[in-house]
Amino acid sequence: MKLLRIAAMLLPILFSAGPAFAGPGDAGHGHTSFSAGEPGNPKKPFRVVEVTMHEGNGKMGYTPPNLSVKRGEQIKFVITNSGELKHEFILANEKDNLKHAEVMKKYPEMEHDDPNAKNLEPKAKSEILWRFSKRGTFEYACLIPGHREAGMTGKITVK
Ligand SMILES: [Cu+2]
Repeated sequence: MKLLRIAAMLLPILFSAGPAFAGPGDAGHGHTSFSAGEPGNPKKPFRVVEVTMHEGNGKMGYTPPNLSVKRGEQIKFVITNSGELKHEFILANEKDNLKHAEVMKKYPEMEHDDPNAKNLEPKAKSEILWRFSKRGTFEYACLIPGHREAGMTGKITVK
């Protein structure tokens, strides 16, 4: 928990440190807005999508590896880590996730517990309720160094 608090304090600093991380209107890690939509409203209808994280044979990934969503739809991701390693689920557009991955190379111990991001210990379960308010292509990815590269991304298409 202490680590989390440190990370939370560090992040705004990291993201305001250089032009690479904080363009005007780009929320970066400030979480005032999210690239993939917005946190869901539990009082409104949602569709449940079960996501499993796994690794083996030098590969890592999510099941399902892609998802199609209607604009405005709410999805409750019920996420299970069925692997032997810690993994994360970070919902954003690819650009934001790639930027974030660069930061995580420097701070691999970064923890996430945000409306759009969860860290899961092996065998752990978590949930994210999300409203896909924007059209476009988004992804869920694990930004622990090496994991995205090994295949830990899932593509979301919002039409
Ligand atoms: Cu991972």
